[in-house]
Amino acid sequence: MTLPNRPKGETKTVRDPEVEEREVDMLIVGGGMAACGAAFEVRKWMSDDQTILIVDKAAMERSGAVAQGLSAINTYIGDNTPDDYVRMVRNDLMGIVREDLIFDLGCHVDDSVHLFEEWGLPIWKKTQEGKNLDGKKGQSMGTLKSGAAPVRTGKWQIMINGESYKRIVAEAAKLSIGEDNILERVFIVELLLDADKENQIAGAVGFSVRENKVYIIKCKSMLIACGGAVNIYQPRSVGEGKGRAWYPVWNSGSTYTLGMKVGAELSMMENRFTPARFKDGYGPVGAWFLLFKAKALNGLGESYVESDAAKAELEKYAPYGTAAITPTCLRNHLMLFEMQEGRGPIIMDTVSAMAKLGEGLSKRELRHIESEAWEDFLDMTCGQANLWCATNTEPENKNSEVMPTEPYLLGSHSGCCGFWVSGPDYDWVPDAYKVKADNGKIYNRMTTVNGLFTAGDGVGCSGHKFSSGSHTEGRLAGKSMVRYARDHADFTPSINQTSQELVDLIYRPVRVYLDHCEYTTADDINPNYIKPNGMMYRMMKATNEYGAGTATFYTTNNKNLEIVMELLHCMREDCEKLAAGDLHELMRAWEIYHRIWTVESHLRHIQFRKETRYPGFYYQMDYPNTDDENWFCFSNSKYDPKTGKWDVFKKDYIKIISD
Ligand code: SFD
Ligand code: AMP
Repeated sequence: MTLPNRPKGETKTVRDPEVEEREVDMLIVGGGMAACGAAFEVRKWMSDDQTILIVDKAAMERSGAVAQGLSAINTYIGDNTPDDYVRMVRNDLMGIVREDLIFDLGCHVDDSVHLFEEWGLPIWKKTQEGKNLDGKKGQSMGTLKSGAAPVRTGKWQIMINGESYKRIVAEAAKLSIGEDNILERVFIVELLLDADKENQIAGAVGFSVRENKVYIIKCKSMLIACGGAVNIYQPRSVGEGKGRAWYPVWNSGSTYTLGMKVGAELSMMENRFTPARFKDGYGPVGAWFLLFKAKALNGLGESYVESDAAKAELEKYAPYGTAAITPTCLRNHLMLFEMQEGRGPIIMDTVSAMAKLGEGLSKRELRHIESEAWEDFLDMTCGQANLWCATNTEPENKNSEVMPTEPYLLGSHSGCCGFWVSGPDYDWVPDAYKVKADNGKIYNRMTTVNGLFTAGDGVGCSGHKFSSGSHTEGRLAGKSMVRYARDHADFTPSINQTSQELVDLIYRPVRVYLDHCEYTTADDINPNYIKPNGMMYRMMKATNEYGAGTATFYTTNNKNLEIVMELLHCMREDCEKLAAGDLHELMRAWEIYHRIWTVESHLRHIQFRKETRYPGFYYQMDYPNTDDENWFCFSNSKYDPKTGKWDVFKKDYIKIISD
């Protein structure tokens, strides 16, 4: 979809928007990797009389985490086995994972990667002489499916020329279901339960961010795949740099808020991902560690991970800490340990790595390696390449700092928060991991709300899916969604709320604004309302200072958690006074609302888990160690939409794959 020719500035809101009502069999909310996978798969399984709609708050070609592109696909099984994939994920996430979900994904993920290549994504290839060929040269070696070897960075990761990755994946999704079945630039605010059937999804309501219009969409089954939660903590970047974060700034926790508000059970929401990234530009470190074999040094120039002090730290977290590959949270823990012992900052030794790689190479080959280093960022985090230019940093001549960033919530990268969903209906999957629908059947990736599915960042207890795995999981969920809609062909969704009530809800911030904006001369200062920007600062200050943000080196404790929970409760109440003068601000208003609910559930889980399961991601200082005896289990929570009460409880971990 091309951008309409719009006048400068945002579209002003009006008191009474147009209303469009739709009804489909299957509704996909979100247009990212998981949603694109679902759309592609749904088309394969749906019958001619079934209908589908996909709704994305942005334009699918450049929406979500892969908007800027990526330079690696981090999950490709290849010659490895799904069992081994489970072992890797289990170790990285400190033992407590859903092995059924991970194994299932591992069995199918390569098929998505093969499709990406078929659709035009250039994947680097290894020649028989061990040389790396990228771009067209790589493509001329044949496809992975036909037996060509990828360039492995680590055991699971392969290199790609991925600037246009999302465009390629979105194009395939769009061609599958057709432009008429896609709504772009429509932000979904709330999900709707069925008026007659208990615990049954029946629809969603949202608004266009381009015209004054509310959409009310009824459906038989739905996938929510709105990615993770970004900017729920004060980011390290400030001022004009605030628009920059590692994960996509547009993903505001909608997945979690939408689902939890209709009573879907969450799991492991205490988990977060605090990534170590190139400082200020947020450039990912994987290619530098794995492909370029760079070392991280402390401020004294020592390779601190090899020190006795680091080994002693890791021993404390055996068997994970002492495994061949140190879990991501513990790699952070070692960085934080060095910094707190006064041996910071942490430096990525790009200079030595490039010099080593260049040994024995011709000038031309050396130039190629240097351009690969730039391309790694130009393909997925171009702000980091800009920062290198702005600071005269040539990685072969000048090292860069690496720093743990602010925390993110996600279930697809090196984190595992999200919904408790059904595993696949195989006999080896424990009953406790299967969610039975109203008809007694099992639908893979269905949440505890009938007909409501999720994938990618939405599925909890199973990280390390990355882009390819999220697409795959969307496909698995999509296939189930079609089956659910078919099995419930005679179900007609009906909702309790009238169209007017829904419009009144969605446009409340607009009316608050219009009712009071004349009262003051400064648009964003008014005793009768708060603008989303002001609410954002309020939330970030609270989570940063009390909720284990960067301000306290990721630490919190019982008392701090008590305080932040009260603050968040007040903020939720004050959201009634959010004001939006234009459509962009209306989106900001609902984004901050989603963020507050999401981060509150994160902190509620941290409050519940009386141990520190992920040192390096966060520390509960009243319980600073892991406590396997009492806490080797999932922690789940459920919000009851009828009573407005929360329940947080333990769920057993069941081991399926041997060590
Ligand atoms: O370098 C609403 N990721 C990496 N994956 C890899 O395979 N390799 C890498 O190299 C990776 N790295 C990386 C990655 C991400 C980022 C940002 C960087 C680097 C800089 C991770 C993957 O990208 C990630 O795992 C998947 O994309 C997750 O997929 P999914 O579908 O769960 O989320 P999404 O793609 O972000 O899509 C979300 C969609 O929802 C929309 N949306 N729509 C309607 N209403 C609402 N209320 C909505 N809220 C959100 C969005 O617009 C979007 O379409 S590296 O770090 O390791
Ligand atoms: P990142 O760029 O940090 O997102 O990492 C990309 C991929 O490389 C992920 O699969 C990480 O788990 C992996 N990775 C990053 N750094 C390391 C490291 N030092 N050791 C092992 N794996 C790593």
